[in-house]
Amino acid sequence: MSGSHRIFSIENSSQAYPVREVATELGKELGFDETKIGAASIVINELAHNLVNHANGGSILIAPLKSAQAQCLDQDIGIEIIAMDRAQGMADIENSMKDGVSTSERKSMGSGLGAVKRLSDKVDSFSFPGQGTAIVSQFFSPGAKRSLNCDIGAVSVPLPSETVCGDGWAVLERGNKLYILVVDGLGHGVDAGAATDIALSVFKKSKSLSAVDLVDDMHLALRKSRGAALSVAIIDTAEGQLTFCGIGNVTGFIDQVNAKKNRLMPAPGTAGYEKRKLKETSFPWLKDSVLIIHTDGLSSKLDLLANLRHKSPSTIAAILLRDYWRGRDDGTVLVIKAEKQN
Ligand SMILES: [Mn+2]
Repeated sequence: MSGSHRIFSIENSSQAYPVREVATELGKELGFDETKIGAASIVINELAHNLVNHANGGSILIAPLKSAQAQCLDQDIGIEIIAMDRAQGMADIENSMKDGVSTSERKSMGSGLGAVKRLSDKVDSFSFPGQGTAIVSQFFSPGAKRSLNCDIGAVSVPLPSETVCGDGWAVLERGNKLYILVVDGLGHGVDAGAATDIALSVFKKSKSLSAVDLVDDMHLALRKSRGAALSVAIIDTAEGQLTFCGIGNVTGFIDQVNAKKNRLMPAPGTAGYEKRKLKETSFPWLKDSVLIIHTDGLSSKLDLLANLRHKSPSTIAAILLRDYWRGRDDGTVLVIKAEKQN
């Protein structure tokens, strides 16, 4: 499971067109039928309409959804469409999502959201008065399997002036374990993307079983590149334990309701160049644990507020990107929740 989002600024409704083009292209590759491609197009139109008419504009992100099953690495299993804005927000977005609510008179914020809910295979949203809105719509290809022990979401976007994302992430499932990588190729652009691709490919192929060995494998392979910051976490869902190892500035934390946050502390340095002696740290992985890992394109002040905690990992990732991305570098945030929602 890995991939980066294309991000589109939506200030007027004609800007929905390139997003629909990407959705159509992805849908065809995934074997979606005409009806499903049409449904994705309508969802994009409705989300864009809402952003333009009721939120003074915002962004739509789109990416293929990836399977995390280790035996079918990198298989695309669907499309994710995310609309986000910083407008006035809605007190009761769940109600606006009900079909028929304010769809006839398209005057109020949230008009058309009933259609978004009805047409999407899966939808989640977060809106709070004064805090804006994020809506995540997902479409799955026929027979898509995401047999994961945890619930995963990630948003990864390039610096707006770049076409290639220098950040990357991957999640692999092997038995009771999830192997997680978030990597930030030094700087941004094509060379950063090339370093990240090396790390991703080594991570996916490596037979190493510990976080420290995986980091070491990538460190060696990255000597040919400009280098990267990278962090690896391994979640053992049977043992209830998370093991972490990293080099550089890809950081994060494990959040629990009734315990203090466990901060992830990568070693200083750059993978591919210099590293201190690597060490692994282990933390408990509890029923209510939420793991957040992000690159330094997002502010280190990043926090998970209680009212966001119960949303889906994709929605949490979208809101954190919206609120903490500094826009001066590629930005990636990965969210994994121990508790599966469905
Ligand atoms: Mn960076």
